[in-house]
Amino acid sequence: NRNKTKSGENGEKRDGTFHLQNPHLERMDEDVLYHLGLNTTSHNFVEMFGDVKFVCMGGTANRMETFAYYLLDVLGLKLPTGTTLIDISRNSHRYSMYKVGPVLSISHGMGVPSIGILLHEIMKLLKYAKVKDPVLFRIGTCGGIGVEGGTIVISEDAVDGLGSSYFQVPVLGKIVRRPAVFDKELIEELKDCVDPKDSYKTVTGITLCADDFYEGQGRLDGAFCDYTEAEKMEYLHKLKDQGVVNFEMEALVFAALTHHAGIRAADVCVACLDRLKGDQVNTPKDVLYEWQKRPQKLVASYIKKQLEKC
Ligand code: R2B
Repeated sequence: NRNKTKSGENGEKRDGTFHLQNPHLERMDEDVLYHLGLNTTSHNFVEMFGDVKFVCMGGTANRMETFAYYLLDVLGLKLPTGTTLIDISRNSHRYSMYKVGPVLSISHGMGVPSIGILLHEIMKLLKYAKVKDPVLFRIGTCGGIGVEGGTIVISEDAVDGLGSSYFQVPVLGKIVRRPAVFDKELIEELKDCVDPKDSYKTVTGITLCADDFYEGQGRLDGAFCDYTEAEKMEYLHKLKDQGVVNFEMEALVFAALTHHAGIRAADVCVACLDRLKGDQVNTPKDVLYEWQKRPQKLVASYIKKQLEKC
C-alpha cells in the first residue's frame, strides 16, 4: 500500500525509479544545481551519488555536520586517520551537504522557499545519479502544541495557516495546488524504531507549517502583534482540538514535492517548547542541543535497520 504503487497518481514507477514531471530536463545539455554548487558537466553524479539511499535534511549546517559524524558512528564507518568529512556544497555558500556511505546529510535553511529550492535540486541530483527508491527525512525542530519540550513529533499530515493540506504556489500568475501527503507506511516503520527505553515521548499528529516564526505561529513576542493573549490561547487550543501537535516551517512543501515525485518522506522534529506554556525558546542551549539529537537517533536507527536488510 505504499505511495510507489500508485504510479499514475504521483511520480514513482514500479521499479523504484521516480519521475520528475519536467520534459525540459531531457533537452538540457547541462544542468547547474546552483545552490548545491554542482553541475552535470563537471561532476559525475552517478559516481558521486549513485549509491545514495537516504537523504536527511535539517535546518542548520552545524546540525547536519554533527548528524553526518553521528551516522559514521552508527553505521560503523571509519574515516581514514587525519581526514574529515567535506562539505560537498561548500562552494555554493548556501546549503551544506555531507555524504556518509549511502546517506546525504544536508542543511535546508529556514522556511518553505529555502527547503523548496533544495528539494528541486536534490531530486534532480538523485535523478541524474540514477538513484532508485530514495527515502527523504527532515530532522528538525518545532514548537509543540500541548506537547512537552523534548518530545519527538512525526508529522502525519501537514496543513498551512488556513488549515489547507495543499502546498499552493503561484506559477505563471496562477495558483498551483499540490497535495501535501506523507507516506503512512514510513511513519509506521519509524514508530517501530522508537526505543522503548527513551526517557521522552514520540508522538504523531498534524503539523502546521507556518510562513513565519512570530505572528504566523501566534506568538506575542514578535516586532508586531495585533491580538491579545486570550485570542492567542483560544487559537492554540482550537488547533490542539483539531489534532495539530506542532508548528514548524517546512512540512507542507516537503510533503507535497516528495509526494509529487513519488518519493517517500517523513518529517521528524523535536519540540523546543510547548507553545501552550509560552513563546520564547529559553531552554538552556545544552539541553536544546541534547534534544536536537533525538530525531537524529530515531532516523539513524531506521537507516541502520534498513541497511541491515540489504
Ligand atoms: C523550525 O525551526 C526554524 C525556526 O526557528 C524553522 O526552520 C523551523 O521549521
